[in-house]
Amino acid sequence: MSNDLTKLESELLGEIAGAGDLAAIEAVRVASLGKKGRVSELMSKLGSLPNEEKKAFGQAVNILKAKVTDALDARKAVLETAALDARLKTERADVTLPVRMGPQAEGRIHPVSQVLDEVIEIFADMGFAVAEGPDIETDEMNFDKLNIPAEHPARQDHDTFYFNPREDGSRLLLRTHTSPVQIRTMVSSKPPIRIIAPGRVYRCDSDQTHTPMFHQVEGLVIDETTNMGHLKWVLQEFCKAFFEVDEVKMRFRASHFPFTEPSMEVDIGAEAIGKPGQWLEILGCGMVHPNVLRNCGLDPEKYQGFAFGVGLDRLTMLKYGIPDLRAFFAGDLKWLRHYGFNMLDVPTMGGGLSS
Ligand code: 2NL
Repeated sequence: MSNDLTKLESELLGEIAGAGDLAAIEAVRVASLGKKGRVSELMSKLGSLPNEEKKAFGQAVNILKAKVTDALDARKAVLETAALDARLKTERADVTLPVRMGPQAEGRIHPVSQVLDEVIEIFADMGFAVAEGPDIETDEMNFDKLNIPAEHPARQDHDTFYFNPREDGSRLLLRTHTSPVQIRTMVSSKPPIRIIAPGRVYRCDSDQTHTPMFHQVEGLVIDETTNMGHLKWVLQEFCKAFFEVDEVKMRFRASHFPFTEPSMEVDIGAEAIGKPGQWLEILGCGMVHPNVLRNCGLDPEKYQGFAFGVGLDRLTMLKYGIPDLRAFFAGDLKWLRHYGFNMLDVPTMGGGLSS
């Protein structure tokens, strides 16, 4: 009997050693250790043996089973390593290739969204935080606190969309600028304040160059010594970074806004966008009016600072040479495929913004 076991052992070990692939090794396993395999069948003989032989036979079969199991595992490991080596020889992954886009290749980022991300990136780099607020505002936040009292002519200029009056006579409105976001920030936090407030704004005005909804970014810096020099530097750095040029000609023209004093409009030399000889108006700015600071609970004797407002849609048209404002809001897929951005073109200062 022990001879039979020795013979079976050398047979099985020979088959295992000769198995050339994982399928062959599995076949040997089934034929030996499987339910009806040759080793398993030995165990079923146990019952028919005389009692005094049972123990020794059982032990011998178990030892055989362990040896076969070990040999199978070892051979399997060798074959698996060989199979992996073979795959690595034929399959290659070049991790330096650009990411292959799947369905994302179809989608486009709207140019205004892309430009907003660029603007946020530039100001974040200068230490500004992004603040947001509601599109539906009160007269108080959109006008009164900004030194534009009822009956002030600037209220008419804003072409405001009003909601129906409420029980108490007050009216809600669609914000005409993102200034109320800055107002809320001044009311709820103490200087130093360094924020930009991007978002949708609304005015009842629609023609070639105006849409009833458009996009604005306002900026606000309040501290104890913040002055016009800081304002000029911030806007210069912004223009250079945004138009991706080393130098940009800028012209500050005296202007008027109820919420700043003094107030200025800023033009840039159009060589920044490849049209030398022209001036382009791009934003309005000024030192925050003392009344506005006071309205927000800040002492104008202690605090001062600057604010600016820039239209994102116009900025987008200038930077990316898009001629027609109204196409921005037409939802035309052909237009979006042409002017839109791929989702992986995320602007970063380090990455050169749009390159
Ligand atoms: C423009 C002019 C401007 C501001 C916006 C502002 C906000 C607060 C206080 C003072 Cl809370 N000023 N914003 C200041 C100057 C100009 O925008 O023509 N934008 C397109």
